[in-house]
Amino acid sequence: MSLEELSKLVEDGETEEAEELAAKLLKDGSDPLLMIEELTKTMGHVGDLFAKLEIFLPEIMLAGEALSGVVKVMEPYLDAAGGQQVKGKVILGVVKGDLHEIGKNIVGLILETNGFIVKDLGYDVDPLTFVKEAEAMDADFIGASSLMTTTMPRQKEIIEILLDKGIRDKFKVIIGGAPTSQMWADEIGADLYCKDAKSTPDALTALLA
Ligand code: B12
Repeated sequence: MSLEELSKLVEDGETEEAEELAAKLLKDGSDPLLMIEELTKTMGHVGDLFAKLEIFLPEIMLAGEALSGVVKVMEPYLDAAGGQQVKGKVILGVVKGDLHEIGKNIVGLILETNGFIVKDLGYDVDPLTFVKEAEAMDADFIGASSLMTTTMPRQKEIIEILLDKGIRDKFKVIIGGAPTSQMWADEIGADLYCKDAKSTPDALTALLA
């Protein structure tokens, strides 16, 4: 019973078995954050196999479903926040044209369990909607996820809208997702790039300090 076996079950899209093994590993004391880190690597590998035409869309879908199942099992183990004071308000979503939501869901979960209030707008979210929702919530942060090189420009559009409206300073814009980088964040003028969910709560807290 190991993390490698769990990775293999997720890669193979064996949802039920993956959920069972995850439950057992967590019960035996495995660190859920370490699990997320490993499984993110697994999904990167799945993506590489897809790019090399060694597997096809149905297999990726099954792997995605298995990972989502494992994340559900993990939820109670991440719940460390009870009674903490609110650290900040976050509007979170996946940008327009992009349906990859698993990473965003993990980020939302980890932020909530670390004392942030999160409004999750889901996936395929229009840049203007991020801005309108952030204004309505009086949010501290706008978190935008993009998993495809073709949808990364939508992150930039969010910042452009904020600039056009003269409200750029009101919100910290946080970007993430596998193809994004610090270099991209600098290029588009985002306030922060986070490479994984684990580092996000502390990075956000530091930005407000
Ligand atoms: C699973 C998957 C799917 C699933 C998604 C299921 C779902 N419900 O989300 C399905 C099958 C639907 C899918 C569809 C497609 N996919 Co796909 N998919 C993947 C895959 C294998 C894994 C993504 C994933 O879940 N990773 C696991 C999570 C946990 O990692 P993560 O998202 O990176 O998130 C972590 C960090 O990045 C960070 N993070 C993420 N977001 C944010 C946001 C903020 C604010 C912060 C702070 C941090 C943060 O925290 C997370 C946790 O640590 C990737 C490969 C890859 N390298 O990522 C391809 C990949 C992204 N897909 C790809 C493609 C091409 C497609 C399709 C176009 C295929 C097709 N021909 O139809 C469609 C596009 C659909 C669309 N319009 O979006 C390409 C994109 C290539 C590109 N142009 O850049 C990839 C890279 C595969 C490849 N190598 O070719 N896919």
